[in-house]
Amino acid sequence: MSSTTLLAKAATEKYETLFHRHPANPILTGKDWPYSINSVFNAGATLLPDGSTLLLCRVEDRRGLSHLCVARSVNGVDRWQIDREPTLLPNAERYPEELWGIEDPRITYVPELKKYAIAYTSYSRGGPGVSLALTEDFRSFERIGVIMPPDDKDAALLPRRINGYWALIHRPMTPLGAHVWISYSPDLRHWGSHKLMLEARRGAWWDANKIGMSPPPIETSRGWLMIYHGVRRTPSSSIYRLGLALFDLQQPEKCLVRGDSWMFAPEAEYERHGDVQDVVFPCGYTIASDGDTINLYYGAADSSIALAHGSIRALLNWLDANGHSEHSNDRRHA
Ligand code: BMA
Repeated sequence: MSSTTLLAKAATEKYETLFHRHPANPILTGKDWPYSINSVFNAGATLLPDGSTLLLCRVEDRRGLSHLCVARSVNGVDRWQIDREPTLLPNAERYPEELWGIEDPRITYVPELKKYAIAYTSYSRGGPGVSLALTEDFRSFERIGVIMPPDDKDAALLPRRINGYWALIHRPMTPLGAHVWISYSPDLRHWGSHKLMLEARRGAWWDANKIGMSPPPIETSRGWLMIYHGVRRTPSSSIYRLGLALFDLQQPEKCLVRGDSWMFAPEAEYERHGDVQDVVFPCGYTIASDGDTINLYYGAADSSIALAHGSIRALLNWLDANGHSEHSNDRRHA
């Protein structure tokens, strides 16, 4: 098909909706909190052994500093039981990297350790870095400390070792841009073998210059499926939208296919307006018992938590229809 025909096709066809917003959105706001806060957003998510949903929410207080607080719900939609006090507070005395708060947790259950690994942003004078903590019950936490120095964020641990090594996806800032990298470790403490995983595009693209992994990747039979955010800078602000890419199961730095357009963007009023306008920012999901339905929990406009449902099969089909290998993208860029 010629590029003109392709453009005409894109203009006349409606875009497929991959994620459906829950009618109860936003499902959690500062008003629901048992103590006084500014806002709640960007929550990590996991299913507990009893089938209930746990959100580890980023809560911003009225100094502007963030901590983490657990909310639990039987159906993952409403009747949230929120911890009466902050669940995990920054501890700047022992961990100076947490001086200005802890943010944006991503949860991975690690069967080998029988523990949940939480990768979060620790923020201090040095800038944002990546810290790691382990927990069995989301009541007591074992901090490992900073594992990626500033400026770095948007990190998650893969649930199992790859060729004998733990793998961490993260987003260091470099003078060449904000791209997604993967690093390996024998013990969760010492990290190396850093590899570039996904590059921000350039120029007019929706994901130009700055991207980052959003929730931890979804393991599918075809590869690690990554929902990532792309930041489009505009003269007045930035727009945070979501795209998709698929990576090799055994060699996760190898991108198999990447979607061209974004597949979810701020549209609803609670996504467009808030403390930071035009932001959808998922840090976690749960998968329903059918093995296909994905419940995506996302921060909306840095002010509330919202929920959208999708299908993993539909996401993969969309990538087949709308994606390209990075190799062919390179050729097109050239
Ligand atoms: C990113 C992160 C997120 C935030 C987003 C929009 O850089 O700091 O925590 O939701 O910006 O403000």
